[in-house]
Amino acid sequence: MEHNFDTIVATATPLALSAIGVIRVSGTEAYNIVSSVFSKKIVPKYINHGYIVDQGKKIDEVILLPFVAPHSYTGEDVIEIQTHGSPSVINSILELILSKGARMAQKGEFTKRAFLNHRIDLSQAEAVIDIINSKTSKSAQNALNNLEGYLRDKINNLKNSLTDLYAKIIASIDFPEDVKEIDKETIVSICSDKITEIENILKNSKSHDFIRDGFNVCLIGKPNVGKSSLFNALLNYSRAIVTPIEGTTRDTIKETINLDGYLINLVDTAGIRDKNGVDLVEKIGIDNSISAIQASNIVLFLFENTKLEIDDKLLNNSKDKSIIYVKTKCDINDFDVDDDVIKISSTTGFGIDKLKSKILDVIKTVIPEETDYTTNKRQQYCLLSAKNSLSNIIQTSKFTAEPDLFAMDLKSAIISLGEITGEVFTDSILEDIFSNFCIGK
Ligand SMILES: Nc1nc2c(ncn2[C@@H]2O[C@H](COP(=O)(O)OP(=O)(O)O)[C@@H](O)[C@H]2O)c(=O)[nH]1
Ligand SMILES: [Mg+2]
Repeated sequence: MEHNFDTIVATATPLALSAIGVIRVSGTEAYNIVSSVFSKKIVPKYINHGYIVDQGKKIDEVILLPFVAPHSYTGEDVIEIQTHGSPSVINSILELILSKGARMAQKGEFTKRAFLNHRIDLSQAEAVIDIINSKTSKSAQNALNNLEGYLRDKINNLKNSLTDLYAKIIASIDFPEDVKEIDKETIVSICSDKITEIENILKNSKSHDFIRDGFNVCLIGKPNVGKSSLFNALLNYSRAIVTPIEGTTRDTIKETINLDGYLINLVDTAGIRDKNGVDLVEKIGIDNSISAIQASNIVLFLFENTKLEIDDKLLNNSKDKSIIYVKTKCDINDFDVDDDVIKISSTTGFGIDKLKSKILDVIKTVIPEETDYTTNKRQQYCLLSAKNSLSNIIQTSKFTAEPDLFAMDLKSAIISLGEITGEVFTDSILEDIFSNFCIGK
């Protein structure tokens, strides 16, 4: 596969008023290009202070950080230019550098080069985008573990033992006189062990999406039961409009909160009631409420007097969801409730902390406490393919002891694992991964 390693440039910071802006240049011409616009001779590996100059005219006073290949983010010669954070200054410098022969970097191209130059593997490249996109400390921490090679090491261990087995099988086929054939019990036992290891890695599959994208929690109940008040109480500020008039919330409102490091996407819905006799705008709100349930992981069912207030149709829509029952307005209307009900008052704040811990309890049933790395959909798919190939070997072994047949599936398993770390990759895999990056990373 041919890869173009010309010199690329992009801003690494947003084009917005800020204290500093960072422009990054990477490639064999990085030093020549930046030298042609810098007021002094660049001293590699030192912090350089000077001016960016265009035909004798100073554009900005800057700091240069010149890295030397292969000791840089991309593995190439890299110069980072710290400018003052004015969008117009940053644009002028960018244009100047482009005019000297650099090319504008594509999305994620710096990280893609780090991968192609063997600085990082593919699972680490994916961790970079996860860190940038992380919305809570937990998702950042898990992504950082992957960046440090957590997943890569697990996959490489698996791959190494399978490669070792593969080599022995092939040697016994190629040199039957010299190399003793491995008995099929040994092959089956190694494959079973590796299937268990893969299953252990996949155990956390669900966690990845939840930790990165958050849990969807929606508030459902009759009009005026106190959904918007609870929404505001959980957010800690008045986001949704609260009035004594039924049907005040006509559209779903979404906000995110950080609950003990977990991201919660909270959805306040319009009250559900019989569609007949309700005006059109509210009808749309009601349908949105049903969609909100369907898109949720956790549904908070609110009632004021009895659980029976909750519509059967809605309960049916929530069959595969985690449900938490909430009795509202306990400051004015309090009575004993079932054990599975959390009593609250959004007005006084009573029970809100208890409700938060209940939500956390539910989350922890989905995400095991010890999660310290995650896998994304692509990686899970590769792991499942590897597992299928190993299961095939176990199946095949019931009918034959023919080593060629084991070798084929073993090779497929090794290739699937290699796709996770990027030992095996195609342009379209790279395109899929790096198109999710921002320019400049
Ligand atoms: N006393 C009391 N009133 C509440 C409480 N929560 C909501 N309300 C009142 O109930 C009415 C409806 O509240 P709202 O949150 O808009 O209900 P929604 O239609 O379910 O969103 C408003 O007048 C609120 O002030 C509460 O905990 N205690
Ligand atoms: Mg409301």
